[in-house]
Amino acid sequence: MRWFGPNDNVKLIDIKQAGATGIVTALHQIPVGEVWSVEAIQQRQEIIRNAGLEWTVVESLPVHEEIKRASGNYLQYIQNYKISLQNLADCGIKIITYNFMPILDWVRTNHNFINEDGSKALLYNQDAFTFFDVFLLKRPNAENDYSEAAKEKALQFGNQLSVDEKALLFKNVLLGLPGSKINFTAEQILSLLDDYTEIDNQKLRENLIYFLTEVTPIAELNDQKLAIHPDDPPFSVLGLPRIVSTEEDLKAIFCAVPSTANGLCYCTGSLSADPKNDLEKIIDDYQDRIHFLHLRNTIRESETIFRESEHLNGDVKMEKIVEKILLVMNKTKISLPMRPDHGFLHEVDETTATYPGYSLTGRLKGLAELRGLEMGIGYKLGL
Ligand code: CS2
Ligand code: MN
Repeated sequence: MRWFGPNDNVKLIDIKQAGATGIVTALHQIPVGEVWSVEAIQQRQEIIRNAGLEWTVVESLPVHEEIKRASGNYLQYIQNYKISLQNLADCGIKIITYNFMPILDWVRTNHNFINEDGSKALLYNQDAFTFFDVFLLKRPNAENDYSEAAKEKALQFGNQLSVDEKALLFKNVLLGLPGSKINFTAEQILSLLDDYTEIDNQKLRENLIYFLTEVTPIAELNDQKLAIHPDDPPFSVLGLPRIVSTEEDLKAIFCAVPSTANGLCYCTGSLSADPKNDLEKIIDDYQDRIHFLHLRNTIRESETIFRESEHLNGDVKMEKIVEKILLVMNKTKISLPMRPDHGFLHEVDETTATYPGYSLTGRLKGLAELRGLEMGIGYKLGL
């Protein structure tokens, strides 16, 4: 399970009692782009070991925006990334997740969709997002990115929102990377967006491939695995390029840098938000590149709305995914780390401040269900 460090209101003992054995964490206190020192890594390792757990996966060693744009001090930031990788290797940490989404990480319009049982989930509504983009943020030229019908639907959606609901929508969309304290202001996001006006998908992909060409040899040397997290949601937002959304995107990345150290964080939640993604085929095609698993589920309510669902009840046939993963692990004799990614917010956690999707009970439930599913399928397969 993921732990956001000493400031996380979910404690290591909570995670241990949830049945997790490995900790997924990052040194969020170190500014993006700066070197992760051996001392800082060991300090975090010691805290985790003292709780009887092990730091098994970095999520994430974040990639500086100037690397994504191949601008400014990007060469120095790539050098720093290499040093951080080496320092992590010297501390025995082998799996490093990162993402190459410009500016924002995952985006949702509603962080508290209320399920039938009263628990709360994360939801993406395209009409709400379009309303935010065109009529709240008023991103320059945003109106050119949507059809007249889409803008009309967005305006109808937005006009029924109260002032507070519009403010909440604004806040929800502009959340930064999980674990960061960033809640961008309109001015900040518009300025950051401006930095990407000359960068389309092709340029961003070139920058990713350059980055991977530089850092993959360090990972290879140290038997480390880089695991890129897919775009979430798997399509462009705010006119930004996104290049880790589709099977074609994965093919381009993995063919460009053919080392298995250049790998994937296989996130069923992110990938399944695009119904064109065949999740089982992605396992078949890239099983040697899958180094880390996020197993969560989504339900597509309509063409324009998806919400995060119970781990075992959604558009992802989780039993098929777990079966395929177990067969891959049995063939490769490699045990892939897995985490339930997000979980519902349960009543019992309502008063505990945690990052959206990262309260304890919902993730504990998801982890328990996934472990039970794995055990049952493993038994039936005779593994
Ligand atoms: C995570 C991502 O919360 C989540 O959805 O899967 O934020 C992931 O940690 C980052 O994109 C990886 O860099
Ligand atoms: Mn994920």
